[in-house]
Amino acid sequence: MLRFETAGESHGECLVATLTGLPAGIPISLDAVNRELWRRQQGFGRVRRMNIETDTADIVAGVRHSKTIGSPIAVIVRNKDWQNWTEVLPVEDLDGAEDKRKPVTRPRPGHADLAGAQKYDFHDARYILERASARETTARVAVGAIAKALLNEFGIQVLSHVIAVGSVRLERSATWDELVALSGKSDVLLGCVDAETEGRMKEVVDQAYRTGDTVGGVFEVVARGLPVGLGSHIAWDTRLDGRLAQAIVSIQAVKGVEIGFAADGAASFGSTVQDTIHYDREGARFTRGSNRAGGLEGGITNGQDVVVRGLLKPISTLRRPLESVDLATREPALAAYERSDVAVIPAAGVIGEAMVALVLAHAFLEKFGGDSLGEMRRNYQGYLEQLRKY
Ligand code: EPS
Repeated sequence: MLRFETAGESHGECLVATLTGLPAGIPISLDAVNRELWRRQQGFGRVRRMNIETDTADIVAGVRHSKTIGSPIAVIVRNKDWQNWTEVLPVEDLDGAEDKRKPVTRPRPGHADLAGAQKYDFHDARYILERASARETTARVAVGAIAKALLNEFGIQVLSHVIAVGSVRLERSATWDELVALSGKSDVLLGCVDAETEGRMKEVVDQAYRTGDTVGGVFEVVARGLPVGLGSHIAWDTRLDGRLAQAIVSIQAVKGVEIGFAADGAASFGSTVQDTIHYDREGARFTRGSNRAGGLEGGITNGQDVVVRGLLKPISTLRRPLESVDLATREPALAAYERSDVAVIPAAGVIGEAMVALVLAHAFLEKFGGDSLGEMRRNYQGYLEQLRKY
């Protein structure tokens, strides 16, 4: 089925991703991949690194004449900042390399620094933070864009928006057209569809800048155009809700996930939570009175929009550092500070889109898989015919 892997350190030469399992014949546009990479770099609250990097992908395998050929796809995104790190993170340990390291010995609370250093037996958290950094998500977004290309062939789109920054929350639902408009913007503030709310969100980020703090929030990913029947109730690991939850929580700094209105639902009576079932005789199809389930029942898509939210904690690198301990002396010390973002919620939404697209593409291939796009289309059409006759 669909598998992807990423490699690369935040200040290493490049980020690399491979994606295996796509059928031959899917049109791939480098511009579309690069547009997604650009979207991931946007948002108020990011710092200087985003001025250094202009992420662009090189597809070096698996795509020829603008189409997939069924072979593993390999993508490289080069780090421009690498030129400043060649002596800090050399591949070969040449003479004098030891003196050029930039050791991190005061682990940041909330970061992977301490647990990672203990686990891998480093007395410097540098190698841990280099890989734990959300820079890695560049590679995920690149392959996510390719997963989106498959989904697009079947009329499925995946978009996102920001619904909370700190305690400021969007108090209304967003329309699909608003999400489409947001994804096409050339200037991204905080990725919220409501200008007034976005203004208040910006004030929270401004406050974090002023006080040397960071701020988290909530993004929502919406997938539209899915058929009934992706994922399955039959086992814990075939349930699509669980697979989406893992994909979202795997994003750096995401500590929680919500499918549909999960939190509201937990505080309500069942009679107000479930989505009532209706039948449209003219259209010969089942409909729902609402979509509180977020498009998933029993771990199966029900044909409504899939709606998944990611809850981001504030980034753990603070300009006004928290208490920590020096790994060398074991004395109390303030945590290390390296330039870092203050808020990344819109970027996390774009990463969320990539992860959701990869999970949905996987589920789609499980059900309709073939070696070519044409074979998949036949499988898909056959299934739609089955649904029509149901
Ligand atoms: C990050 C720290 C910052 C961010 C980085 C994630 O990088 P640097 O230490 O080089 O300034 O900009 O995010 C990215 C580079 C990115 O592309 O998202 C961290 O410590 O996680």
